[in-house]
Amino acid sequence: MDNTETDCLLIIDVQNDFCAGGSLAVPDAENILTTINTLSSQFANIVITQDWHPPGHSSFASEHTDKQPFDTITLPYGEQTLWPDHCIQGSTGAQFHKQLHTEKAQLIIRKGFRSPIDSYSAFFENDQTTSTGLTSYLKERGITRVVCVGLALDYCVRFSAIDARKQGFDACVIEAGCRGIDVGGSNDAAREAMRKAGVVLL
Ligand code: VGL
Ligand code: ZN
Repeated sequence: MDNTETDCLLIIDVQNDFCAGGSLAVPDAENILTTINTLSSQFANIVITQDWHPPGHSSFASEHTDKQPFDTITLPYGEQTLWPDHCIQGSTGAQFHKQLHTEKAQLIIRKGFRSPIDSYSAFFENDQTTSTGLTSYLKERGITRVVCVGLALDYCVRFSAIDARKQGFDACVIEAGCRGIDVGGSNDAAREAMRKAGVVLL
């Protein structure tokens, strides 16, 4: 890949709770670290996202009677999958994996900090209207292409890459730098949805 000043590597949610031993561990997540760190050394522009929930967040199954993780409920903005408690602000689980190189990152964007709304995408919360501010940041810096890696392919990577396209960026996903939760065929559904949105899968 020919990386330029107008490309930004977007490293999504490589946090302890999504890795082995974490509360929402993504299978094989540790095996993306080498790929991501190599990419980091090659990109001039790097943004990292950090899932960052207050205790009692509405996406936690523990907040809803008679619900289990991976059940779905209807919230005011639409259907929401419920998760084990994860990435609680300030917890060890919310920290980046200790092998992830974060020092070159220019911006760390936290998301999911509003209790009533979950946020998969780095650009918009799940109501699809509350902005994280990332579009303006990238545009002001002259970025035209967003290259996505991280966790999880079928949730936060998927929605970030599609929103990047919706916001007028070129977008690609480097699959070797991603792993999915893969519930009910969600990895394949994610690939299909991303391709349809014009995301290039590498
Ligand atoms: C994520 C589920 C809940 C992700 C975050 O990073 O893909 N998935 N919160
Ligand atoms: Zn989350």
